[in-house]
Amino acid sequence: MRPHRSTLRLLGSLLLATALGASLTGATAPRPGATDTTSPLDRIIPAPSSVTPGGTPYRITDRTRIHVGESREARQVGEYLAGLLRPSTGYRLPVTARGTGGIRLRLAKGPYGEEGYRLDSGRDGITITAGRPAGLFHGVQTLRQLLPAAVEHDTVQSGPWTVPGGTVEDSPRYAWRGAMLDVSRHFFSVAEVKRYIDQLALYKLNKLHLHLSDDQGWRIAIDSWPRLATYGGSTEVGGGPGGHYTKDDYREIVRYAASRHLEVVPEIDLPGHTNAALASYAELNCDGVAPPLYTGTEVGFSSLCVPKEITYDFVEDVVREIAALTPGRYLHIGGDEAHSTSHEDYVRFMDRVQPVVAEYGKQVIGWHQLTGATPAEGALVQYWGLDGTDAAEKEQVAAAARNGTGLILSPADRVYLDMKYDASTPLGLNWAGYVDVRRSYDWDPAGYLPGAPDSAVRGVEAPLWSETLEDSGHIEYMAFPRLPGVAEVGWSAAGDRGWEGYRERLAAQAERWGVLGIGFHRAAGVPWPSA
Ligand code: NGO
Repeated sequence: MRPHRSTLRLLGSLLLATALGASLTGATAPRPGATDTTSPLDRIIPAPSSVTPGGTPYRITDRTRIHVGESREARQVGEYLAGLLRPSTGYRLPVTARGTGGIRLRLAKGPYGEEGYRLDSGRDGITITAGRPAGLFHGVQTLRQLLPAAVEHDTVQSGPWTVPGGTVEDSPRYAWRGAMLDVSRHFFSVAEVKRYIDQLALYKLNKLHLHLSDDQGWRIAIDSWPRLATYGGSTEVGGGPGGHYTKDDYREIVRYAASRHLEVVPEIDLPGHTNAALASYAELNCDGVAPPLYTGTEVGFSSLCVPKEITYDFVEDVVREIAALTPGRYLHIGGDEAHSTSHEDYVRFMDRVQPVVAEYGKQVIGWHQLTGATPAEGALVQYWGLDGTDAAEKEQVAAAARNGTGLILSPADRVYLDMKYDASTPLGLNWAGYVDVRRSYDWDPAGYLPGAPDSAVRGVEAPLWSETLEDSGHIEYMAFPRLPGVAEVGWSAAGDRGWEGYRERLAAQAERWGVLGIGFHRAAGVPWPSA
């Protein structure tokens, strides 16, 4: 964190306000004798750009209102905030257009960008100001983290609901702060995906990448190729029942994500990782014979048939239907581990398929192997190599970046949340090594890939592959406590963060996770409160 900009003037007003607060403002200052549970203003993940503590705390009471002005989107954020606060406070918290005092969500011109905000907290109220609704939403997450963890309960708690006084000014370092969930190796229900979305929102992540197809399962209904979902989605790793999202299910995920200011990025992995599709339609195979469904965990054995015309009819139908369902800008076409596709076929396939994505109005994203072909103009590639990946492979990606391809960084030995923490982790994989909490936090996206310009880096994304993960409990054990660290890598300026301060802030999240029912891993090296 940068040093707080506390000044003499602020210190003066702090002393004055404290003196006044004690005598005149009993309603907003903590009750005499009540335990002061007020959290320090800077105990937030991800670390804000600037924090200036000072002034009297604000206390939410049964008279507090949420003022949102005339904007429909600001009202939605206000309703979301009220929905968070009502169950535990037991207060009515009406959301109104105008009024004074209370909590105010204000859209205004200013230096906030797409996602930045300013939060001012003092005796008379809290004002969150942003240029865009996403900024208001992120400001609300900051407010939430400043309230006692008990606010996360869904039954009435005693409070007091006190927010420290001062100002937070904040905006993200990177526009892309993502999490990927593999719903193919094991299928996750709409409710499980929503639960993860809520957890991502708490740490200001803004992209949910869904890995919707792989060898073990096709998870999204496609009207023109119905067997993809009904047959290709009928199992999963280990032979369980699998499942798929109907179009309405998927729309509901997209809607819910949007209500938390996350954009859904659908991935259909091509031309490898396609056994579920090849098993569903014999005609997609070069030899015309459908392979059996697959429930193991090998990779690299399947490929669409590049020379066959029907392959491109299939791809176009899938791209068209998914693009129509997806309001977001991007469509991820995979492209990793196409070990059963010759290099020549891979290049031919990508040359033909990328324009189809553009035709349906979407921007291509691919895993970084796409740089072995020619990434389309405006494409992004997702780097999933290791610190130790050989220089030639890194240089191929860096060269594409110099040529205008954007980079999303997902180094597997840093941010793959499916990697075991250490040898004793009961879930997860270890092909990229063990990834402890510090390792996933303590790295910098700028300069990470030698030779790639910093301007090419759009941000970071934490993938969670599900070969070994079957339910929300498993997701949370692997994502917590590493996910908030990746969120901070994506949001906070390099100079505003550091492991020593971070581990203290991380430990302070544990109480909130407890209330939210998040069964996190009590990783070594973090000063967790006693259980
Ligand atoms: C690799 C592979 C996936 C695995 C994952 C497991 C990528 C991009 N392709 O990452 O199929 O599930 O590792 O960690």
